[in-house]
Amino acid sequence: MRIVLIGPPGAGKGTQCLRLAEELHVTHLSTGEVLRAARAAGEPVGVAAGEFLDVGKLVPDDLVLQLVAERLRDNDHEQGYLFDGFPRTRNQAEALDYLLAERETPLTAAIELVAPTDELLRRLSQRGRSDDTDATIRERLRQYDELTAPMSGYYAERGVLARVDAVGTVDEVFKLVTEAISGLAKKQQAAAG
Ligand code: B4P
Repeated sequence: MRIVLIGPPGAGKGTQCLRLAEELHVTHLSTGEVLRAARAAGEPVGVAAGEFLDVGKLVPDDLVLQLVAERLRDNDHEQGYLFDGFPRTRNQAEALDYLLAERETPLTAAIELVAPTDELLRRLSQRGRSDDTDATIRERLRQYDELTAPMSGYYAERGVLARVDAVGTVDEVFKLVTEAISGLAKKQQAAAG
C-alpha cells in the first residue's frame, strides 16, 4: 500500500501515522521528522531547511524532494509507504507520482484530515514544539491554505481521496482513517480486476 496523509498543522498526521505504520506494516516517512532530524544532525540540507521551519514556511521543494528520494532509495519498499505530511505542494505531488510510476506502484489512498482552526490552535498551543509559536502557527496555517489544501482536489480528481473528520479521540479518528484506507484499497483492487 502507498498512502498519503495530508492535513493542516495540528490535524494529527504524525499521531495517526505512528499507529497506522504499526497496523499496516508499512514504512512511515514523515517529511517533518526527516527535516528536523537532518537539522539536528547538522546535515547541510537540514541546516538550509531550518531557516524555513523557524518561520513556519514550507521548505523548498528541491530540498524536500532530495530527502524523500534518498529515503525511498535506501528503504525496502516491499510492504509499502505511508507518506506523512508529504506532498505539500503540487510540485511535490507530481514528483511523488513520478517516483511511484517508476516503481509501478500506484498510490492506494490519500487521506485528508479535516479539523476547524480553533481546534488546531488549541492542540498546537498545548504541544509546544519550537515551531509552535503564535506567529509561526499562523504562517503555517496560511501556507497550508494556499499551497497544500489544493492537493485535496488533485487527489479527488484521481479517485483516491477520502476526507476524514479529525475531531474526536485519537481512537475515533484512527477508526475512520483505517476504514477510509480499506475502502480505497478495495476500490483499487476492483479496478485492477
Ligand atoms: P509536520 O512535522 O508535518 O507537523 P505538523 O503539520 O505541525 O503536525 P501534525 O499534523 O503531524 O500534528 P500532530 O500529530 O503532531 O510539519 C512541520 C513543518 O515541517 C512544516 O510546517 C513545514 O515547515 C515542514 N515540512 C514538513 N513536510 C514538508 C513538505 N513536504 N514540504 C515542505 N515543508 C515541509 O498533532 C499535533 C498535536 O495534537 C499533538 O500535540 C497531538 O498530541 C495532538 N493531537 C493529535 N490528535 C489529536 C486528537 N484526536 N485529539 C486531541 N489532540 C490530538
